[in-house]
Amino acid sequence: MTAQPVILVDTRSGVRTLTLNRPDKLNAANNDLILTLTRELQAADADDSVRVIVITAAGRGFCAGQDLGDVSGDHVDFTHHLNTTYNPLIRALRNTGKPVITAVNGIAAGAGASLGLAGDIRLWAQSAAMTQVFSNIALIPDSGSTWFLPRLVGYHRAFELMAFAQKVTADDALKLGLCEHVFPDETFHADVQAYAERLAARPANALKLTKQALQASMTGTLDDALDQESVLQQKAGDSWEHKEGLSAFAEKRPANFVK
Ligand code: LHQ
Repeated sequence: MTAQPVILVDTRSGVRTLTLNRPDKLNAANNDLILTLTRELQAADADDSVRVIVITAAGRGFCAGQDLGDVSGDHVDFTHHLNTTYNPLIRALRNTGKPVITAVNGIAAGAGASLGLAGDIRLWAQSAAMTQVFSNIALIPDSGSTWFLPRLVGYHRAFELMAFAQKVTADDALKLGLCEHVFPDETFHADVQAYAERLAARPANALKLTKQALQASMTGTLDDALDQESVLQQKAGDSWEHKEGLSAFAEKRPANFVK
């Protein structure tokens, strides 16, 4: 019997969908899954036909975090493990200029929760949930959760979610700002594809520059942001997309940002 690929890759209408594919383990992350997902993100970034990247998963779970069967023994080199697996993954996700949608179809736990939070847009299925499960096994949140979560919910709420590994439902996630939309389970993947195609029709260069400006703003001052905007706006303003947007406005027609 041939082994199933740990990441399924599909491209439709400019949308590259990467599907975590270890459903019987709730897509718990082994090295193969993390490294393959990282490579596929880099490949999508380099492929001009790809305008939007979706990360989702097969089965009833999104990602149960680290495959606990793979990290046991008297001494695990956690620092090395993070620096060679999850950290390059989260960096590849954040560094691509293309919009990344994390489509959280089910439980997102541990590093799987971090992955779910890392997208530019987070779409959740109604039955999805997130748990910062790390403290259940006396670890600290990693793979970016200590950075993402307090920026979304504030320090104190983040600490409580982490300390008790509380499960956040989709309805609560929407209220807390952990996701942008919740879609019904039955139509989830079709709804995600339709959303991603709408995003793929937006001006790719402008969105890339918007990501760059927003990400820099997360760690900078207002003065930094104003300076950065003045530089990046020049790049946006010099683009064919901007000319197309202006022409479409003058001609009272929808702009076509896809060449
Ligand atoms: C699993 C897992 C799993 C293997 C469910 N591994 N099989 C850690 C260490 C090192 C370096 C760097 O960073 C990290 C980061 C981390 O991610 S630490 C956090 C690791 N993850 C967890 O501790 C989560 C453990 N899982 C759970 O707490 C539950 O399974 C959740 C809440 C995710 C889902 O609960 P249920 O819906 O009740 O499902 P279940 O527990 O029945 O799981 C279904 C199957 O998946 C089951 O296998 P089985 O053969 O019994 O059907 C689980 O053993 C397996 N599975 N998570 N992480």
